[in-house]
Amino acid sequence: MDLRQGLGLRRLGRTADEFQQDLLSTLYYRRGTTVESASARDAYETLSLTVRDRLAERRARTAAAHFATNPRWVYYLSAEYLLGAQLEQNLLYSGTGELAAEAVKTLGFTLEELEGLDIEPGLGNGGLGRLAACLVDAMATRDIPAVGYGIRYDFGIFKQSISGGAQAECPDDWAFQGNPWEFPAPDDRQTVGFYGHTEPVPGSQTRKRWIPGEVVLGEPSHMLVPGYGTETVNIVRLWRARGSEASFDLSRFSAGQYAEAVQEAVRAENISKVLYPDDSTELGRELRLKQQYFLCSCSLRDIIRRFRLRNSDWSDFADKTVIQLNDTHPTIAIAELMRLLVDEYELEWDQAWSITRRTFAYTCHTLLPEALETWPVHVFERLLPRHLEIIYLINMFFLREVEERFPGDTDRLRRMSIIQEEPERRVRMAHLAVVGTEAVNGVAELHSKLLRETVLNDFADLWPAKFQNVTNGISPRRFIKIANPRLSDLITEGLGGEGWLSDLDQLAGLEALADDASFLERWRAIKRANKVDLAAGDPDSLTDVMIKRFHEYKRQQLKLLHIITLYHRIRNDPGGDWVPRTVLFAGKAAPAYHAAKDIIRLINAVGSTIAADPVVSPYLKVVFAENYNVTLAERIIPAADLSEQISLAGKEASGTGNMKLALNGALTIGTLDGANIEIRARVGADNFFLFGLDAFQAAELRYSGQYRARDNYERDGELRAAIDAIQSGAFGGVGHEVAGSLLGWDEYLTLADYRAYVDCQDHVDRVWRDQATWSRMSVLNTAHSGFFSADRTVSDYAARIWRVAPVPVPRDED
Ligand code: 475
Repeated sequence: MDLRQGLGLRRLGRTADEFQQDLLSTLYYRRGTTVESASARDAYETLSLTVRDRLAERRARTAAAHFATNPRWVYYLSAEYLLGAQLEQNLLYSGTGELAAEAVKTLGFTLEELEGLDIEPGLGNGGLGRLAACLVDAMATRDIPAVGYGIRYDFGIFKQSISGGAQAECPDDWAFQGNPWEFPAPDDRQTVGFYGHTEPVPGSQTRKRWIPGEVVLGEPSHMLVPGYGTETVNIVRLWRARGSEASFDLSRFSAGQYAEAVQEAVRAENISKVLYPDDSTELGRELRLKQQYFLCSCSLRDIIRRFRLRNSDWSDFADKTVIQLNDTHPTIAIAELMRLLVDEYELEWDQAWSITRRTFAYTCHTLLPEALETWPVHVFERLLPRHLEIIYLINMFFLREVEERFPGDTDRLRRMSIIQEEPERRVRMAHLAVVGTEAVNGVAELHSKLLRETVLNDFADLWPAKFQNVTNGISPRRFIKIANPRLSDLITEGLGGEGWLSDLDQLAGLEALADDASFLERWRAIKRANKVDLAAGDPDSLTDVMIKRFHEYKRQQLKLLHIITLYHRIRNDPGGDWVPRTVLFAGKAAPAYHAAKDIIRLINAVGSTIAADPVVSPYLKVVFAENYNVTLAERIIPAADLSEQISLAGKEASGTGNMKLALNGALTIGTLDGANIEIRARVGADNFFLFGLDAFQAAELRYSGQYRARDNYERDGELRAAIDAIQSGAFGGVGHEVAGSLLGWDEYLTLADYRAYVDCQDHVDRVWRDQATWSRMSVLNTAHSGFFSADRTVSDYAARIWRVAPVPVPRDED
């Protein structure tokens, strides 16, 4: 079984001396430099490769174990991965942190310096992309044979800076200096077609020949995904688009037409050029559909290639393969698998459909209507003519099924059709995703319930058993062990071991320490030390954090109204006994989302006004941390006292930042939305600050036609003062659009929840004054966050949706 021994390779060093030898030989032979001339970048690359080698060894053993077992595989298809920085994680997962810290000194650097050079691949927007990264981590930790497929964007999510109080965007050329974590695999490249036309195949009713008008290459590279406390190392395989050799026009180049000569190659490479920075909204740009099809076509061919390495019978495909669709972005894979099976492998339609349906599962991440992807039929027809024909056929058979169950119900047929007819013909990707899969899940209890009862209600009527809930989870390794080493050490001491890191329910053992005064004292001291490190404000102030994408439904504007209210109160009573607060915002707004960018501007304007006010600034500070990403989250979360989860109920599918903050002992102020509900149920209602309308009340108020935002403004003096201040130009004249939108339609009922929110914040202040009580509540939040481990999420998927078993990888014996 042991490949390395079979090849006569020596075992990689595990003593400090051996590790150092390996490091030096990497520096010399692979980096091509010497200790004397090594730059920080040389040292960083050298260390990364040395650590990576240890994982590569485990990867080889994993591949051998998987090959021998021929198991059922999970393929996770996602247009986004927010993997976070790799070096620290891989040091932890390979158990080489201490060896490395020692060894890099011989190169003249500290480990911290080198970790500072480790740039995270920002290949995602927000929650959905980070969830993909947490799930692949947990799949490896749970020994599940899995591959994550994605796109290797040249440019990730834009870099955000604040300039004159407003968001400015810069391109994120994340791999500009290379990426030591990646293995290119050019041999596994695929060819992908676009445009063109279809032709009938003589003698066949269903098969067609597609003659694409454009062909591009997909070249994969992979990053290693080690499990924690196990031997498994899985991979995430990312595709990058390239022009073929033929796409370079030598004759034009020779004629001096340089731009024209490379035009085709440029067009091809544009497919994986940049991540679309739109979170929870759909732009409907053709290039985005092109990206989606590119990902799906390359990945499916790779999946089939892997299947055929070990199997010969198509009837085994669905038993050996489950493909999880991360939202609708990869849904075109359903039509693509049908095309491959019917047109290329010549299966009968019915057999192909049965295989396809049993192979896929779909996770929905939203309820916002604007996030439900649809594509104009004419765009589809031009870009993917054969796929549109296949979708029409799928739809025809599907609508026949509906008609049989609900005869004569034409309104239902219209509602459920994969093709929307009015006001324009469009392909509804969510409908295709429900029709073409075996299981559909939401990402928190409430979300799954609302999916069944609202957006996907007709489908739940037809196929009730298809609909499930799998509540999201997070990686405890990254979000507490790595992010918060002080707290992790205290927990390990309190629980008598590190077992909790791969069995997070063990945190419940902390409950026994929640009344231990000296433990609470230490708990508090750690939070304070983390705040000192973050250096956002006075470490003794209440650190109140709202870190997430900017979106009106998340209601950063509600937090802002609270801040303005505090500002007014302190100004009106400068001698009052105020609880000092540092409010920290971080997050990006989609570049074209003007209302969200207006909120960012107003936050910064209010922050400046407060900072310039000698009366208020000792008690209140507003900080906007630029360029929120995974790395910054790891710094902020350990320092948070209060976690803001204040979306309008019924809008946030789950949230995962809420879980990370609770795990690190922040108390939540939140609505009954997404996973907040499950957090509150577990940490206890007494240890959670709840306010506001619930999802039912919110929907009723919104759709009653009776809601008038202005009534709240007229009724509530503090609210009126806050909005009047904005409108009178008190914050540098900024914020008219924000105020106008609140007083007008107020889509997300911000003013309806204002009073409940402010009163609840007053309660937060009262509890904060009693630090012993606060710390006890904090410990209980951590103690009861075990359920929110992504390991549990993956076990749920494995048992109820994937029906896969772990395949343990043998240890390296010698
Ligand atoms: C939800 N992103 C969170 C999280 O399940 C949830 C990206 C590109 C295009 C369109 N949408 C996206 C999302 O929709 C997204 O990140 N959704 C989030 O998924 C994981 O916890 O509530 O908003």
